[in-house]
Amino acid sequence: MQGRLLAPELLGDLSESLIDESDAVLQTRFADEQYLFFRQVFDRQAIEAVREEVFGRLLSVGEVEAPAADGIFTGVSHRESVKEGLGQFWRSVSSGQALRDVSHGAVAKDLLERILGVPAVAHDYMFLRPAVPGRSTHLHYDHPFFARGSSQIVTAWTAYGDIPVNEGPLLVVDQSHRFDDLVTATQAVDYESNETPLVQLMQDPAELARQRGVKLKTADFRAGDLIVFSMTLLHGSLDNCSQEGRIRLSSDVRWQPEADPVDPRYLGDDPPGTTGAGYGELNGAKPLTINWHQR
Ligand SMILES: O=C(O)CCC(=O)C(=O)O
Repeated sequence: MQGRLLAPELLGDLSESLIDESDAVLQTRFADEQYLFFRQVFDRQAIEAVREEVFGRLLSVGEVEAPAADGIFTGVSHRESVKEGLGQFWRSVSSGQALRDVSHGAVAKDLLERILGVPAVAHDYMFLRPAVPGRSTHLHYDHPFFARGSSQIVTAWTAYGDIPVNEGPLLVVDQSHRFDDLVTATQAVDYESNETPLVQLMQDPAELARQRGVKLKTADFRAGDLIVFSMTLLHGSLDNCSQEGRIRLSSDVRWQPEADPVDPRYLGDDPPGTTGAGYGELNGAKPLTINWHQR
């Protein structure tokens, strides 16, 4: 992770949940583990449509080779020259119908309502992440970004394509909701501007796992897999080490009880986002040739 090797004994498999388990079983497991990992919630056709839509846009700015749906990085980008600007370009990619049909569609809504046990609503603002080889996300808790509105927000992370372990899927730190020192610290932060102190943990994940006696859990994700996790579970993503230049594509969207107020930063057709810079503040909005920022 971030160029550091993870010894195999520190890694474990995410436990898999089944869509046809009862709501009570899923809710109990979520309360205990703070995540639920489901295989192939969305069908391949729907995922393929997302790949064609999103990578088709990236092909139009020279970032992806044809055929677009293969998601192979060209190593160059002409995105800086789009007329509408980077933020609006990314807003439009993030608003694609095929993408929204999966990320915000009936299948996702039904499952999230079963997990939350109440009618649920998704934030309109979405974090769509095309990760080229070399990219990854440092470990962090999501709480600081979603500290307003509801106390029952969860993240839904979807794989738009097969993402084997060497191509940078999501990773969670098992039992990290019980790290009282880190959870208390994260709950004290309300991230609102680039001046907010870094919430990403820069500590070596292997050292953290060893010190705390826990596993780093991940999986060879397959197209349409979904992991739902709480605001107080440490997570990040593995380095994309694809030898073929394959781009890892995922989205993360927040869901919460419909009855709770929604943080207006994440609502609407052109949401302000965490810092107020809209879609332009996201790593996804950057040309693929530019490294990701960490918050
Ligand atoms: O996909 C990634 O690289 C990170 C995802 C993440 O941090 C999240 O879903 O909250």
